[in-house]
Amino acid sequence: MKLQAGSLVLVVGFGLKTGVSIARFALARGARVRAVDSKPAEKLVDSLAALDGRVELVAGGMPLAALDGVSLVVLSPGVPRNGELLCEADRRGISVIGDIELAFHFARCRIAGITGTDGKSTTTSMVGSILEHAGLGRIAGNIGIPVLDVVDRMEPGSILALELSSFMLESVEQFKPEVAAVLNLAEDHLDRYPDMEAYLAAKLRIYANLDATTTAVWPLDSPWSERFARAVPPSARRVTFALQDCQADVYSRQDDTGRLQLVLAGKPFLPADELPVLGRHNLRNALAAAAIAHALAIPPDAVAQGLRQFAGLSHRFENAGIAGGVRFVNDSKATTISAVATAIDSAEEGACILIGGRDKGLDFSPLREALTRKRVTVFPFGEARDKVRDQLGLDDAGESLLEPAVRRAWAHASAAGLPQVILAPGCTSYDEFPNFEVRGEFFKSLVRRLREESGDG
Ligand code: UMA
Repeated sequence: MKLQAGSLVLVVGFGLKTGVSIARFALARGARVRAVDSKPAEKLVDSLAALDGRVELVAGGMPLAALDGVSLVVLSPGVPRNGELLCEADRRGISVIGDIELAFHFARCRIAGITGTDGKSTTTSMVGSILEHAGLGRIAGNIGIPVLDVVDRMEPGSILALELSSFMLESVEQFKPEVAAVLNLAEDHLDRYPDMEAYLAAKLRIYANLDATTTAVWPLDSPWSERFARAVPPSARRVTFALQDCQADVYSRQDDTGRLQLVLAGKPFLPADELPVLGRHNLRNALAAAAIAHALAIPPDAVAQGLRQFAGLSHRFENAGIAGGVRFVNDSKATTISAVATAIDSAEEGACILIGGRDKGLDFSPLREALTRKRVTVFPFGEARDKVRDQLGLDDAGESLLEPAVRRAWAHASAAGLPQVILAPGCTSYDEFPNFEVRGEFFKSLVRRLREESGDG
């Protein structure tokens, strides 16, 4: 690993979280750091301040000269691997890695990697709950905690469970987690990948280096199961899960009294009604988390205890309160079509749903059938509003911003006596907000205002 005292490391993507964590990690090892970002310098003052200005900043573009003298390039996940600067780094023979690869080389702890399209934050957090209650470790990664902020603080032998996006996996090379899980696959990020095969290939890099000392985890009941299984090196150990398929190592089935039980290695270990989160998708997430914990050799009692105490996550079908008799649900994290489909599945009959934001190249038309079946009214908003309207066959032209769209949905639900307004956007937030969390918080604060306006507050 070419990260040594005195060497020059180039951080690519310096805004927000990961870039700062990479720079801090490299500086702590005595390296010099240059950072490059397409944003202008005035938008990067917070990043520079967090490092007391100890970084040479190249802002407002990615000039090839930023590579001069550099021995290692480390990427933030938001930066695509195929840009001009990185191709030039390849030509010059300079190693290009992401923060996950860098952390792997320095980690003294055990690592579990978790990827998939939907449910990976919830599943990772469930694994986190199991680890924390058993005093075994913690989580980081795409969930919002850069791995390099925590890896040095992990005790040798403790477990770090990482939520990994396809973006992060694009830039791993020798990364070999002790447990590697792919939860599922659905259409996503087609603005970054030419097609589903390219997106799948990025995800499957999680398995690439597995061997007889490591375990691959995947679902047996996904349309992609065969593809996942084929990508696992033959010597790797295997643990599978499924909602009901008893061929899997972890699954659910009804016991003699009709109570649904989670089953691990043939034995029931937790009644599903003791899980604190609702819905089939969360049962599935819990089964996946149990499979990952089992692969880490955590005993079933500790798995059950951690799952029982899982508190649920913000912005994932989160109850945002009632205003004027209408319940609001914040599912701001639902940024894929399959996540919106899950929200519709869990919605009450006749709900209103807000879909929009910045388009990721996804196709909304597969939602039509479920929307009609559950008599859901769609309120389009944001940059993607015309596409949402056209692909869902709506008359409503929508609103360019979230707030007027929420107000219209609320007025409609109140007037028609409809039960719910759900934010399940199926798009990124970047046309109006810095990220999905800020969008979700804005939605919740707007609901508080609506409560006051309607006299509920
Ligand atoms: N940048 C460039 N040029 C580019 C692209 C980006 O200079 O071509 C710069 C931007 O100007 C910005 C910086 O790169 O200054 C942003 O880096 P980043 O997008 O990697 O943002 P971080 O704040 O470091 O957040 C990243 C993850 N973001 C993305 O992958 C887009 C966060 O995942 C993650 O929580 C965080 O690291 C900590 O690990 C968020 C996400 O949206 C939740 N992930 C996607 C998803 O879940 O669908 C993959």
